[in-house]
Amino acid sequence: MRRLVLLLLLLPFTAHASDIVLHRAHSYELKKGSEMGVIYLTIENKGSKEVALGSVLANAICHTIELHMTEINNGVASMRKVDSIVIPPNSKVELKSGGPHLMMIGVKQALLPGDSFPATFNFTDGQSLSHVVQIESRDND
Ligand SMILES: [Cu+2]
Repeated sequence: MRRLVLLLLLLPFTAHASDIVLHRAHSYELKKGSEMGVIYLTIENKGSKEVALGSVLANAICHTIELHMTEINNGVASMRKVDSIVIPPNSKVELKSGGPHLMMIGVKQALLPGDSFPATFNFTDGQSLSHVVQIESRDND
């Protein structure tokens, strides 16, 4: 994990000119061998145009990250893969339990509380933001 943190320091700071602000990206501790995990965060759009998150990458940690929506039908929650998550102008969308979220598939290693890893958030207008995902203990939820 220390190596990942060092890599992060070398990433260019691409967020300065953007109207998009990513807040508190976090995931939860996972045992080695766990296939799936979630990432939650709040995405703020300070601009006057709608933006949409199109993909997220964290190749050091997992094979793929899907964008999911949670739907409740007859009291049963299920998840559906979507192509994008829209953030309207001058608003925030919270990715959280029971709502839109990011699903890590094929997690390659254990994730421990206090660790972090970099992820790249690609928006459909071509903007790409790097942001750190913090691993939290389940107990703090
Ligand atoms: Cu999901």
